[in-house]
Amino acid sequence: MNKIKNKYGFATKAIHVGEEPNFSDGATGDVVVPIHLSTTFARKKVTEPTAGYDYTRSLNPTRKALESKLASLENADFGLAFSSGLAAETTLVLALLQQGDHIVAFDDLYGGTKRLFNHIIINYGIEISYVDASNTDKVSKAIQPNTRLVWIESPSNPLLKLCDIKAVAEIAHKHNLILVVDNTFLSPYFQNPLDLGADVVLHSSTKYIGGHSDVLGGSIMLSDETLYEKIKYQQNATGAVLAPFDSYLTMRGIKTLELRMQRHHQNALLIAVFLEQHPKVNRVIYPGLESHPQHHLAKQQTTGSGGIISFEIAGTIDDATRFLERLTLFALAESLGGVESLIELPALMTHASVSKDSREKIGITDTLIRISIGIEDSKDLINDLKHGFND
Ligand code: P1T
Repeated sequence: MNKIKNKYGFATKAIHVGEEPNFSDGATGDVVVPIHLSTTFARKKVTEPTAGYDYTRSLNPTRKALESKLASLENADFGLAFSSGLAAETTLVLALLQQGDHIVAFDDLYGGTKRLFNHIIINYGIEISYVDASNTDKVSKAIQPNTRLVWIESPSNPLLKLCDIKAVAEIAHKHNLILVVDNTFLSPYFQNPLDLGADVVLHSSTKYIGGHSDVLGGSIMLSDETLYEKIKYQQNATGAVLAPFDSYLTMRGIKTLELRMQRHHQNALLIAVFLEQHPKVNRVIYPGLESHPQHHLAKQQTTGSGGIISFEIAGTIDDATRFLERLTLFALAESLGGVESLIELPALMTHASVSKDSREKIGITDTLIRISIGIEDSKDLINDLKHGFND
């Protein structure tokens, strides 16, 4: 993997890694990896699986191709593809932690991740402390003798706060902890946490990596072989693998990741500026804006700010609802990272599973709106927002 990792640029890896044409005897030179639907693989000798394949949960040629592509995008040695982002998260936690262990987690995480931690993982005797990890000192202070993992999103969902990944990695490593970075919001095109010192990168590949809102998936990329073996063992033992057809769809999406991310960023910046100047908007949060409190850090550790913008609309939750329901081009829907623009109200949608108290404590107000800017014509998107504001 190292050779590929260093030899090609991002777009080349996205298109070619894992899909090199096979010219060996009997092969047909496909330029797209075939969808291997077979759940089991026949062997000639009892003790010799054919080319290492015995059963699709353990290893499948289409998933394997995707996994090597995923690894290459994050400059990692290993990749693993799961049936969803949450499946990846569950497998990761259960593989690396035991009863009595402790996680230091960012207090601004996807609501489903908090639900997994607070309602499922906690039942296995694993403790979680939430801190504002955008303040590195708070991470340090939350570390206990039984801490094993530090878990962050950067930018976070939905407040788009950044963590200084290099600084958090240094703290984690000083205490022999594993740093997990959920890189879903930027995709590997705009940020590579392993290069900044993280140990494990996680993605909901349902989002930018897949890119077309038509395939659920999760991925883990890492270079530590011992951790990889543990997670892979857990994945095979518990079964949260990505199906062959879904692996193919995800690979198809990845081929245009660079082009899509460039356009998401370009559109998002235009729309963030539009919103910032709008009288019915109280606050716009987008790391690419100079007004973002961590704009400087964004410039240091990322190469672009992606397509997610959060903003607070002036007025009440009813004003927010009226605005959302007037839109015609933006789909009022959960999720993000697809080619089409989506918009949602975290308090009642993606983060409804987080208690109102916890939401308010970290700043997810009832009038906070999150947009996933697609790759449509930006003029049409701005016109739709104007219509929503009743301009
Ligand atoms: O939906 P799934 O593929 O299981 O991924 C979960 C997940 C993990 N991490 C982050 C940062 C995420 O945003 C998500 C899923 N998020 C949404 C569905 C959402 O609308 O925010």
